[in-house]
Amino acid sequence: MTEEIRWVKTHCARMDHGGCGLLVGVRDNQIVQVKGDPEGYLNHGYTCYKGRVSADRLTHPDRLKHPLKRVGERGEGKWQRISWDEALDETASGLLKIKEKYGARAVGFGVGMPKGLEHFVLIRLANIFGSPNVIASQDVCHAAREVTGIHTCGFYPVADLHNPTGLILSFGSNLLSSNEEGQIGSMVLEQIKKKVPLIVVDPRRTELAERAEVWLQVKPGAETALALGLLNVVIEEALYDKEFVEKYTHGLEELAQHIKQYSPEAVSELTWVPADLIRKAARMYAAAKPAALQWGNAIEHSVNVFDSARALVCLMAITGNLEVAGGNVNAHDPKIMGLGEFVRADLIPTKAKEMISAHHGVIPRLMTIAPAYFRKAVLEGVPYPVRGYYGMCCNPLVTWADSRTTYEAFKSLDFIAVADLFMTPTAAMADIVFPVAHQYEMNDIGHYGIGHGMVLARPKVVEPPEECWPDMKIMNELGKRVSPPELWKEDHEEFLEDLVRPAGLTYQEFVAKGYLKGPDRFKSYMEKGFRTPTGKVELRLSTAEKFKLKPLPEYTGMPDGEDPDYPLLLISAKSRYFLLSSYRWVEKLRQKRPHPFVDINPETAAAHGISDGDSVIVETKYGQIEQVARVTDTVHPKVINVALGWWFPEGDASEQYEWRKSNFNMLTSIGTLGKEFGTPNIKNLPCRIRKK
Ligand SMILES: Nc1nc2c(c(=O)[nH]1)N[C@H]1C(S)=C(S)[C@@H](COP(=O)(O)OP(=O)(O)OC[C@H]3O[C@@H](n4cnc5c(=O)[nH]c(N)nc54)[C@H](O)[C@@H]3O)O[C@H]1N2
Ligand SMILES: Nc1nc2c(c(=O)[nH]1)N[C@H]1C(S)=C(S)[C@@H](COP(=O)(O)OP(=O)(O)OC[C@H]3O[C@@H](n4cnc5c(=O)[nH]c(N)nc54)[C@H](O)[C@@H]3O)O[C@H]1N2
Ligand code: SF4
Ligand SMILES: [Mo]
Repeated sequence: MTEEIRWVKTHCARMDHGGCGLLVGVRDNQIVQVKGDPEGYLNHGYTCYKGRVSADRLTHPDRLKHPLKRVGERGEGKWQRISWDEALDETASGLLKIKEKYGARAVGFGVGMPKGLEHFVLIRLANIFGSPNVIASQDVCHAAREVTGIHTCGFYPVADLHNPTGLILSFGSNLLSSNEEGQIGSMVLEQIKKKVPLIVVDPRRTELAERAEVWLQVKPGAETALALGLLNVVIEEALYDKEFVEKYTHGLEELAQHIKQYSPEAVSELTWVPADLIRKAARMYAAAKPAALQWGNAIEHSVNVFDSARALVCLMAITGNLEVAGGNVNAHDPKIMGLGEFVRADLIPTKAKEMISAHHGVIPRLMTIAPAYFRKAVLEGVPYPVRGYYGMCCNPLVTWADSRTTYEAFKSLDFIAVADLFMTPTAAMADIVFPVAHQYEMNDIGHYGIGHGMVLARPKVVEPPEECWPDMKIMNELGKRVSPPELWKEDHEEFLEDLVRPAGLTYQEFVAKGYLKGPDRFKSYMEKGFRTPTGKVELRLSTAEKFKLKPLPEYTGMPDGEDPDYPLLLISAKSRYFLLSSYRWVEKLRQKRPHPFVDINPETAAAHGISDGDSVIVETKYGQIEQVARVTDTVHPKVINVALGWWFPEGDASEQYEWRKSNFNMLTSIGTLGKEFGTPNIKNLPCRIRKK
């Protein structure tokens, strides 16, 4: 007999950073509908298309359903089905052999965009195994904002879109497509409905830019200069919050002196943005009180990222927008288990000195390894050899800059294990592949450890296929084989219980509540000052000399230089239909974007003899790829916007699914890196285009 539809409340995940409250309709262990939960804390009923079709990820016939062992050459696509015990034993022995020969630090633990609680169980696994080397995408994703914030003002300032604000400045962020870190696009739309003015800094005329009062169509890569230009106007015109600056900032005079070179006229030449618009935007932002600065990923995709992030924190600070409702806040966690305790950071007290990146002089408090430095260790043994890799929730061959080097590194490793729900170009290089249970098939907690002051319940809705395990379970069982079993759990779900126990809740009680949010605390600096060495917001970094950091933000020129042979500038943006390299195999998503599209201005297209739908070759100094032209005036004539994350699941398995053909990261290089975070240029590169 067919069951009635049962509606389960959970939160969307693994389609972007997640966060929308959902109502999921289930019948006979099948999801029949996904819709927005009107009671959702972040989304109030809103969902996007990919959230609504998200259950299709579970039912694809080619989904991985058994552990696999490689039998052919790396990447040749020949596999043998093995049991879970065999897969775990082989992985344990692969990792332990390396540990014995080279030490625990010779195993890198790889993870991508934080997708769920397994992200932190992986860090725990590395710590317990004894390796200080967790390789993550933080070089290009959020660490710059977080760590620069901590050095400058003692915390990670996030845009407060929950409380009424006077203005939103969206700087290199595109929330209507990316809904990043639980800043759901609908939160901006709700503010706009209340007539809150919007300023957008983006080289593309995005849907957000179309709704903006002021759109600054910045030259890609020159946004650092633009941020400095905004600071110039606020300081020169004395639009800053004098009382706040006087009492709570350090180094205004030096900054004011230094910033004089970034007049709107000078910055206009560097950024293509008219000087009067720079003035207008700066005046509006300074006058709004409060104004929320939603800074995005784009500032982190260039070697100049530290300067951009520094300039923007200084801007928030001097306008009095730090720690005020509707400004940029220090989001306090609810009463849950702290990160250090959860990941067992105590087990490697010397981590900061031992990690690969210490050798490269990265900024203090950056606790993961930039993928560029990982590959240097693998390929050159610098600063020491790394020979093994355990990776989950990521697809480095496509998502790390400089895919060629990634390929070489993965080819040369002694042992690789990968967990995924689908075979990918990266998983294809592994020795052992683990099939995972996915969103809706496991109990999980979202938004832990990302600095937004909340955790969201993601209870299980359906049972996974018999041999698909949650990553947490895989690592819990692997952990028992490679380290003292007493440091692991009888049942992996105890991790969930541990996390919410300090709140006095069981996991199921937490699920009934739906989410936990920390207390709102504004202006706590009035009593405690800021958590920096001077106790103030450090416009000039007091630690600059000690940590070999720049004391003041500056613009040092286009991140990848200029080159007459490559007259256009390459940018990218997250696709609203895919998460980075994921889910090209979900039919309802692929129908929306069957090919990787390059956005090209009509003028530029005509000059190159390119028409809509033509196959085109995009080239940089570092490589070339093929995509399909989409002629549109949303991009500047000197800029092309190239699709990210492409490989072809329908392609030849023995060729790793055509990972070279259209993959953006064939165009990028790790030859030049931003020193503070090991960041490569993954936008803003000089490029050219031709019809194929
Ligand atoms: N050129 C360029 N490169 C970029 C970027 C860019 O803008 N431009 N963006 C960068 C950014 S911001 C980030 S965060 C990274 C993201 O890089 P990644 O995290 O590597 O990429 P994703 O496509 O998000 O995820 C990769 C894999 O996770 C798998 N997956 C999904 N859910 C699960 C799960 O529950 N368990 C397991 N084991 N696997 C799962 C998917 O099937 C997919 O194969 O890419 C970076 N790379
Ligand atoms: N649908 C979807 N959502 C996602 C993801 C996804 O892949 N798909 N990925 C998730 C991840 S990992 C992250 S980190 C977030 C990121 O989300 P966002 O912070 O929104 O980042 P992006 O989409 O990379 O870039 C934002 C905007 O920057 C603009 N831009 C490009 N070049 C430049 C430049 O040189 N300067 C400036 N100022 N702007 C530029 C782009 O046109 C784009 O509109 O999104 C998350 N959400
Ligand atoms: S916006 Fe993100 S969290 Fe919301 S439904 Fe879409 S994919 Fe899910
Ligand atoms: Mo990201």
